[in-house]
Amino acid sequence: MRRWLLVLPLSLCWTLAVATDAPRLFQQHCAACHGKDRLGGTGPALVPENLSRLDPAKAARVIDKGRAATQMPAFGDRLHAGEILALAHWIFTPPGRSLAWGTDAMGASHKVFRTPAQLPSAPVFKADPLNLFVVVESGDHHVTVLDGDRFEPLARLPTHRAVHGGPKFSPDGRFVYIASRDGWIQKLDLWSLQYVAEIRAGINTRNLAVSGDGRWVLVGNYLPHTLVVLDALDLRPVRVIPVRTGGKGSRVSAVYTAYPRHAFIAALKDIPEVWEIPYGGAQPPGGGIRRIHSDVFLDDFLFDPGYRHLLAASQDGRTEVIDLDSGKGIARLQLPGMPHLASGITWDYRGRPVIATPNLKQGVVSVIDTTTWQVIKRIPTLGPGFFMRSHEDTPYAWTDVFFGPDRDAIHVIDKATLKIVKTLRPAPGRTAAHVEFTRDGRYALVSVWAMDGALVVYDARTLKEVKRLPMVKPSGKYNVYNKITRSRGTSH
Ligand code: DHE
Repeated sequence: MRRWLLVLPLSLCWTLAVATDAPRLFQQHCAACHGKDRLGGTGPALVPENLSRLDPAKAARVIDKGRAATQMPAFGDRLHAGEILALAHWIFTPPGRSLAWGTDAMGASHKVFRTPAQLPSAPVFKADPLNLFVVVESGDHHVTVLDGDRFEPLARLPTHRAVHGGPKFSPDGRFVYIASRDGWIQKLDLWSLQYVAEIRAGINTRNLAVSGDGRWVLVGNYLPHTLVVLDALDLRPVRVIPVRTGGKGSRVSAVYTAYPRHAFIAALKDIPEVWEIPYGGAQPPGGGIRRIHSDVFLDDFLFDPGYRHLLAASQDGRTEVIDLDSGKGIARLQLPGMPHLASGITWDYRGRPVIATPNLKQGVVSVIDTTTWQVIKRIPTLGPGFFMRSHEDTPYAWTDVFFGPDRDAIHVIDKATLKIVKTLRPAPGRTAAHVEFTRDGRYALVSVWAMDGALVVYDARTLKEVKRLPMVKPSGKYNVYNKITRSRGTSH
């Protein structure tokens, strides 16, 4: 009935849109979930800065039909087409004031569900607590906690909308911190399988990192331009660090923990700088920030195995190596397309540490010698890929082909020869992506990335399937032991 919504000329759409009182409609129908100020609540913020993945036509479709497996209902039976168009256009107009999310707003969202005294002194299950997997089911916004020996779910818990990036663990592996794109941070106790606390630390959040001493969580935001320090115990906000240099603000591309340096490292998207933020002193992190100049605007990075160097990529396709000790760029690499460094992994090849990275724009895995910073091999794949994984105790590195006709393929690469030895297709015709190993490296778990998807468990030696668990669009999965020991085969 409303197909015409999508085919109307833009000028007519706009006439319809302005003729309707969109702000009033918003307060009447949307504000309860998306916030009176459009900065979000249970639903995401509806301001242009937060809507880069939509356009007005797609937004109109969502308002009309709702969004499957979310709390977003269909408004097609309550609003006429002109009203839907008006709303869809209006949310793309600037809100007319600076977008702030300070400690008052954070404090109002902060909830502590359980104090340390209310948590059990031992796991409530018999499984190995260090061989659990936290599996993000992005289709209906849940995480499943999986026993990594029996491959049986122990619990399935709701998350906030659009969890993105790897959840991060406390150093002992008991707690996991989960970030959603809408700024929500949740702390989950894996021993009791219950949430401990939650807070909304930003309007649009990039990712989070946990300090090596387990005391602090640092949240990197796109919106507003802040880094937020939370107390890891109960997620209480303790410091907001404005991300500004010389009057210019920046989005945070990503923040990670550089463990041997006792510091967080944040890359900035709109200012050519990397920030080293030390922790471990008497005060919460945020003082004594070291600003390292970079020649490029950094979008994505990873550390070398010693955490001394940072390999970073910019949006314009340049890749730079920065020596964190001297604060200088020491090499430029010629990597085609757009390497996805956050998913890069490392291992030793012929006695030298190498970094291997998939590529979001080209069908290639690049292997880089970290002693010479030369690309020593370009392994052609069936298409651009998103994620890569291995383990110290497996001879293979696994990578997906996320884009294109072969998106159902997973390549298995021999780490000794740098050749693809097998291509698996866990569910022909459906996207297969993101691999993670059990703590002993014997099994590899792969996601079939679909609403009626699955987690497929492979024997990592024979490359044969051993189990398949139905899941709702599973995306990333994270093994406690591999994460807390910072396995070279996984992301940090
Ligand atoms: Fe991600 C991790 C950036 C789109 C799923 N992604 C990350 C990290 C960064 C990043 C910086 C590392 C954070 C961490 O783990 O702490 N992602 C980006 C982008 O810039 C990009 C291309 C565009 C964007 O919208 O932000 C992007 N990412 C996506 C997706 O479209 C994916 C496939 C689906 C989704 O959930 O949005 C996606 N990204 C993931 C996942 C991880 C991730 C599952 C964790 C990887 C891991 O194993 O650690």
